Amino acid sequence: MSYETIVVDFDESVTKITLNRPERLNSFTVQMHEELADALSNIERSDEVRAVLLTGAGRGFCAGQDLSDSSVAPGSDAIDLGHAVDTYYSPLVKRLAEMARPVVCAVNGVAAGAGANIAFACDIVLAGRSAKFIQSFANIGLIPDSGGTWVLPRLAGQARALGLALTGEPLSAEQAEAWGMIWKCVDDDVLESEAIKLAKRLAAGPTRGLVETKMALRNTYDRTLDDALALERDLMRELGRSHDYQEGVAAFMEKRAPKFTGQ
Ligand code: T3D
Repeated sequence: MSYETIVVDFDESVTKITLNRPERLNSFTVQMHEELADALSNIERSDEVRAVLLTGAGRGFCAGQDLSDSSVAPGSDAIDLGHAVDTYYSPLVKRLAEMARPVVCAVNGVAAGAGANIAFACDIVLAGRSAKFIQSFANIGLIPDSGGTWVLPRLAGQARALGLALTGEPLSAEQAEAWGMIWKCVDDDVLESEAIKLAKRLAAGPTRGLVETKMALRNTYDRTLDDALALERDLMRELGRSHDYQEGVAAFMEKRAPKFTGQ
């Protein structure tokens, strides 16, 4: 499939996906959803890709749904936003959260509506200092979708989640970092290089261990302490037999850098 609304680059085991409708702040159309889904499928099938970087072209990261798309035009009897949520937004968020690769998001500008919550669905979020996160749903009579109702209280706590979601007030990247909602806020001019450096570092890491870590932490809210301890035992047992564990210990003993293969 050739792409018109995203750009996909591959370098040193990292696939970088750039949302590329800058004139509409990279808001989502059906075409962009389909292209992004195709790119993510290719990543899932690849043995070479060991980390993913998601970012946006131009001055915005993503302004959520393209509100000029006729399929979401209010007033029509046929309109069913639940269909768009079920078909596109929810599967995208699940895919990012469950992808068997670390996913870094570089928020290069405004992230609004679904755009904000798609960023929050990624494993590690870096944001440029001028970026902001907006739960725009409040301005148009909708609710925070794309996992917003799930992720906001978990990242920000209930009081801040309610404040953000009910007012639709922009949250600066610096405040998002201070509230622990993102990993780091960095100067705009170094965002891209920092995000690439981080993605390459993760791609060179022990992929199986990193992915199990990601999944164990992401699903921790469903577990009791006993469940978590049992899971840790099982994962340690499994990873203790991995090539990367062998390599990591050998490299430590030999005082050299490890060469992980992801196996
Ligand atoms: O399918 C479904 O509908 C269900 C799923 C819904 C999920 C959602 O994401 S609902 C939320 C949709 N998004 C929004 O409500 C955000 C709308 N955009 C804004 O509020 C503002 O654009 C921003 C706060 C994000 C940025 O403001 P600003 O002043 O920096 O930029 P701007 O001038 O508003 O936008 C620049 C251009 O992008 C402008 O076009 P123009 O006038 O230059 O021709 C603007 O219309 C366009 N644009 C921005 N966001 C969208 C958009 N066009 C279509 N859809 C957008 N979401």
